[in-house]
Amino acid sequence: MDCLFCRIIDGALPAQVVLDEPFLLGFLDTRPVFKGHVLLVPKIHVHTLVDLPAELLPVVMGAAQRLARAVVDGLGAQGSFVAVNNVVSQSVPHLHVHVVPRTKGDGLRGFFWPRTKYASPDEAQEYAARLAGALPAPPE
Ligand code: DGP
Repeated sequence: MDCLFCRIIDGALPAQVVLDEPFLLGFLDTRPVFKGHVLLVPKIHVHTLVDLPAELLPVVMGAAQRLARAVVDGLGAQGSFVAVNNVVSQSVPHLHVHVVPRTKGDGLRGFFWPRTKYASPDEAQEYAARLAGALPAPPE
């Protein structure tokens, strides 16, 4: 099966990686709502949250929690928006958790997601490095 996110996980396609752990990969969204928008994916191919094996749920949500901390500590966001589209509005059929940096007055309203662009690959790399540097260690 040809899955875009599986190809990123396999290293066949490039990505700005923020988190690389045995069961998970976190990388920058190429169409970020705000700069530093991370997609967190399980390395096994599952379509939606409903399809995720139960034992991986705390692994995925624990990493989402750490990324939510990293957007604050690493990027200076006030908070975050953490979301999963399942089937409806899901454009890539491989489970992905969006972790979006949020700051009061940033203009994000309801379910309309504006999109921005990185000025260059170097700028995206700098955001990825700041997030990776602020990421708490996984629990033992
Ligand atoms: P959703 O619409 O919830 O399925 O989110 C899918 C996200 O995937 C969307 O925000 C854009 C992002 N995206 C699409 N293609 C690529 C890609 O090739 N690389 C990366 N890093 N992100 C992608």
